[in-house]
Amino acid sequence: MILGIDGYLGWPLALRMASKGYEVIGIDNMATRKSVEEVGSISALPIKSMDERVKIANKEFKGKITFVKGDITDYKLICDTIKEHTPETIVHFAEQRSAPYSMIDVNHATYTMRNNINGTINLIYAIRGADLDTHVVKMGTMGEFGTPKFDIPEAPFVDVEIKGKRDKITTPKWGGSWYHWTKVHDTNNLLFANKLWGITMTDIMQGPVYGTRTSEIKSEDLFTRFDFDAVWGTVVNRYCVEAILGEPLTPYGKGGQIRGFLSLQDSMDALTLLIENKPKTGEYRSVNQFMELLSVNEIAEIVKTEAAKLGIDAKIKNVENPRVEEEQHHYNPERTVLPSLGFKLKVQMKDAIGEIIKDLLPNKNRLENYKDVLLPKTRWR
Ligand code: USQ
Repeated sequence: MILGIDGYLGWPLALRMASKGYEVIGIDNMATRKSVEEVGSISALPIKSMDERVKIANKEFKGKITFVKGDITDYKLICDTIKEHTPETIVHFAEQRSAPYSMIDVNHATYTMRNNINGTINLIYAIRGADLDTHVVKMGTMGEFGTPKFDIPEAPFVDVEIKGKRDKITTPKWGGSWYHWTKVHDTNNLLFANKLWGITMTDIMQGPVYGTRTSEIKSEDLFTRFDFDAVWGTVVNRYCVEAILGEPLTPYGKGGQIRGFLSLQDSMDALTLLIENKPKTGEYRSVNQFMELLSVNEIAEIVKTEAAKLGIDAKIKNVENPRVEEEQHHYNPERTVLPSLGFKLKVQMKDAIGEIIKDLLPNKNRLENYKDVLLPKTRWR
């Protein structure tokens, strides 16, 4: 079962699982489509309605996907759907996933808190109520950790000594937006649920994902959404759209912000591996899911170089940073779970940018009308 099947990751995961012969039940309330429209933007790659895309996918993958329109903050809906389908695994993507959106104003902050935290609480109560041994794969974020001066562990707990006494505490976290804090709160709630009821969990701390293609997305009919505006787009995908529109690439501030990036293809491969290699029943597994540590300045250089190979002369212009974040910092997260499961990197960023730009180019004319959503409008301070 995929909560958030209409999203950037939810849709490709549905295709992946269906292609492997699994039955897929997807739930979505279509919130991302509405919220992107709210900020005056669109998906850079046109996407079909849910009914149409499911029909096309089911032709290719033998009718494996069932779509349920609904909101997981509706407790009855999530209880009924879980009881009816008794899923072996539930992948939870159904959260408001934009940091800038959560920072617009008090209404967007409280909506993000309510939506994300309540949805996750509903999910764990629904699993408990159905009395199933379901594996919950929850999408968290590397941004839960912030950018600490210590190396980021890949574990829900760390050993500490406080005033001479030793104990275990939850791994220190410091979210960088209301959105990121919802994921920290979710982690705490899930750890507590695991302690109370022994629900089997994989909590994924994933870095920003980029790209348009996976092994299953071979035709435009199956494209997943691709956001590029300052609210919903993430840095690599934004740079690619900026490049095709002849607008400067926009590292924020000094541009030394480092994150752990991964391609859509590698994200799907990693998720598949985690779904097919469950933790032991009752275990809580924390996974740091990223492939390449790069600064936003370095990424701008990569996009510039790759765009030049396609005849596009991209300029880079560091713009005022709307966010409150470190612009030069230590960043060394641990990553052992995925390699221990035999994960092999398929895509390096430098090799993926050309393909993204080629997928975007046919949409250039349409996107010319959306240049005004490229620069950030909300200051976080
Ligand atoms: N940035 C720029 N220029 C831009 C856009 C962003 O320099 O044009 C910078 C930001 O200031 C930030 C970094 O790039 O330092 C990453 O920002 P982002 O917008 O690419 O991603 P972020 O807001 O962190 O959120 C995204 C997803 C979120 C996920 C998170 C993983 O939207 O759902 O949880 O990446 S992580 O970044 O590890 O927290």
